[in-house]
Amino acid sequence: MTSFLLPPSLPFLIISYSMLIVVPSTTVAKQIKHFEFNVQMTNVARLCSTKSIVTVNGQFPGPELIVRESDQLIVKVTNHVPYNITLHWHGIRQLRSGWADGPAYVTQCPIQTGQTYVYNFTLIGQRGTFFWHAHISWLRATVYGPLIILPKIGVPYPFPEPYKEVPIILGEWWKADIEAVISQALQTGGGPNVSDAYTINGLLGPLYDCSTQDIFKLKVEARKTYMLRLINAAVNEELFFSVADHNLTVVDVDGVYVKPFDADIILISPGQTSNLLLRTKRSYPNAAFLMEARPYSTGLPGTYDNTTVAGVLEYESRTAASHKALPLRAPTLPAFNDTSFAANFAGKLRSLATRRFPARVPRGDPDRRFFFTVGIGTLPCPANSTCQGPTNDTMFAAAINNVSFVTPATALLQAHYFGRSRGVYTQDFPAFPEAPFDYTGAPPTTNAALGSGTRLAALPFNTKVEVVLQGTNILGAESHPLHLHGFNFFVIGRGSGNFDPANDPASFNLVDPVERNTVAVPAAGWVAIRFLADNPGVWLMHCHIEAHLSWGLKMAWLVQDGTLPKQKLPPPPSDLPKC
Ligand SMILES: *[C@@H]1O[C@H](CO)[C@@H](O)[C@H](O)[C@H]1NC(C)=O
Ligand SMILES: *[C@@H]1O[C@H](CO)[C@@H](O)[C@H](O)[C@H]1NC(C)=O
Ligand SMILES: *[C@@H]1O[C@H](CO)[C@@H](O)[C@H](O)[C@H]1NC(C)=O
Ligand SMILES: *[C@@H]1O[C@H](CO)[C@@H](O)[C@H](O)[C@H]1NC(C)=O
Ligand SMILES: *[C@@H]1O[C@H](CO)[C@@H](O)[C@H](O)[C@H]1NC(C)=O
Ligand SMILES: *[C@@H]1O[C@H](CO)[C@@H](O)[C@H](O)[C@H]1NC(C)=O
Ligand SMILES: *[C@@H]1O[C@H](CO)[C@@H](O)[C@H](O)[C@H]1NC(C)=O
Ligand SMILES: *[C@@H]1O[C@H](CO)[C@@H](O)[C@H](O)[C@H]1NC(C)=O
Ligand SMILES: *[C@@H]1O[C@H](CO)[C@@H](O)[C@H](O)[C@H]1NC(C)=O
Ligand SMILES: [Cu+2]
Repeated sequence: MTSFLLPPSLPFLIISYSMLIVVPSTTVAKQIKHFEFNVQMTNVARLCSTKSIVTVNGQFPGPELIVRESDQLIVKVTNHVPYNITLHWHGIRQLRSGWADGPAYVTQCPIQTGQTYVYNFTLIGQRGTFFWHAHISWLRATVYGPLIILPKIGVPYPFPEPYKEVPIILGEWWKADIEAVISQALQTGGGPNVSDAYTINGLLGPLYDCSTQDIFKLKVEARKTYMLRLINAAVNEELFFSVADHNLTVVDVDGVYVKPFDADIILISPGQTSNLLLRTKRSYPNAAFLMEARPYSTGLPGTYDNTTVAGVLEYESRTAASHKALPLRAPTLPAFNDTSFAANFAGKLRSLATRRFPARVPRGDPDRRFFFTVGIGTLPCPANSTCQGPTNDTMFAAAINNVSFVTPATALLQAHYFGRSRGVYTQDFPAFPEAPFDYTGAPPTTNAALGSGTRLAALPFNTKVEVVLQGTNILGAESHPLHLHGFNFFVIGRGSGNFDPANDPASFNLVDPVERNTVAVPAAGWVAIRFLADNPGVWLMHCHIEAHLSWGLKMAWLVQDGTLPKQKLPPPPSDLPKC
């Protein structure tokens, strides 16, 4: 544990920025909740300069939605910016409401400048910490906010009621224009410029320039339990998170309760959330404690933003000495490339699996098995140009089973629903690699070439699906947080190196595997997941590292209608945008 002092004047400058949730106690069970989201340009000052960013209602981070299990949400989104926009309700199952899911050109055409679209969906059987974010280009860098689903009235948490609940949403900040960063990368074929800072609730904290007005500060009382609702909304980085001198009890990930365990350091991938109980000390200590986040990355130095963001945990003092400059204690975080920490942490997660909160793992033999390779490779540079890929005639790209996803010009779900798939997509996504190789062996640098296409994997309604996601190290082994839309899945196995189909399934956990919507495929390793395809529609599965997503690390499942009326996708809303 290291400890240091800020300049004595600094604590006076710290802005008290509290986002404590007030839990309403007298609402009726099922409600319709209306929200108006105006997407607009807003000037925001960070890192010694002011920049115009895309926001919702002028807020950064965006509005925090606090709703309840079983609520129906009606979010009217109007686009006032010169970019196309869509919003995604990350982790929400969207049972038979795929038209409200949001990924651009998958479930909808974008909401164009001047247009309005109403996202209309009901929260079924879910409670916990979620978030909403833009799902087009890199606009989610600034367009995101917490989505908190409280349990139904009278239904307690499976742990003692916390004194207060606090969202902690981690993000990433660029001095440059975010759309210029990704469009430059896609044009040159090189890696996109890394960010300049990380944020906690939009604020940078004491470790960055010009950020003394900009500190997330959590004031706490002694001997209380606070529930931190941690969300990783960063664009490209998995993050370690820790609070100096305080343990955190992990009670939930991705909106699903887990068997509680204590950790002094949390690892959270982009697209993941976690509820953490923080028990404050018995007395008011004569110190403030930093909470910090910084990346876990196996990339080469320079390929990721290696800065650290900090916020402050400060005990409220009842004495007159409250404005004294308190010494700050800082946490110790693992090395950037600490892959064994990542494996260890992931290995601790187990579903709660009680009678009240059972783990509904699809057991027995799966109906369909898939084996997907996940990783980085190249596509050819356009004719007569020079690119900044690994060689001057290639561009960086990424793929699942050697298919780098090509975004269509119209939305897949509409094409499917109206039977107009010709020329938009095919249904021949490879279930296994077409040319197997040693996925995690010495990099086959001579064959980093990827294929590309808009190929979907079709599943009859209620298919029991098992997918092994195998990381490759064709252009370096990296961890890829894979996010599935439309479903939660169970993480039944994981390991390093190549998956062994003869021996590894014997160790699958079908009893209490963790249930979530985003799982990190380990660097040069694999994970096995299962889900029940009980939600008709077209559902994206993709790496939640935006650079990899932009390079094509995504595919889509086409889940067909079942035979019963309640198993069919309803027709689209009349205001669904057109391409
Ligand atoms: C929301 O969708 C439901 C059907 O699921 C429909 O009855 C209702 O009219 C819709 N509301 C709005 C405001 O679009
Ligand atoms: C990316 O970084 C390079 C090198 O620092 C710089 O020249 C370029 O302008 C940056 N691109 C953007 C879009 O900021
Ligand atoms: C955190 O938990 C570990 C293991 O349970 C324990 O050894 C350590 O003392 C705890 N630290 C604090 C600050 O409570
Ligand atoms: C971050 O990376 C830069 C450039 O690669 C390097 O100079 C710096 O020492 C690194 N900082 C840390 C904290 O590792
Ligand atoms: C992590 O990085 C350090 C320094 O960059 C290197 O010495 C070490 O071998 C790396 N560890 C792993 C597990 O890759
Ligand atoms: C590439 O350059 C060659 C020779 O200069 C020219 O004949 C060809 O048309 C160019 N191709 C494209 C796609 O511009
Ligand atoms: C591309 O790289 C090759 C070999 O490294 C080199 O011979 C060639 O001149 C380069 N082309 C350009 C346009 O830079
Ligand atoms: C991937 O597809 C490309 C283009 O079709 C091909 O050249 C390459 O050999 C394939 N790689 C693998 C591992 O199948
Ligand atoms: C917005 O989306 C429409 C429909 O796909 C497309 O035609 C248009 O070029 C896009 N506009 C911008 C600014 O990207
Ligand atoms: Cu990735």
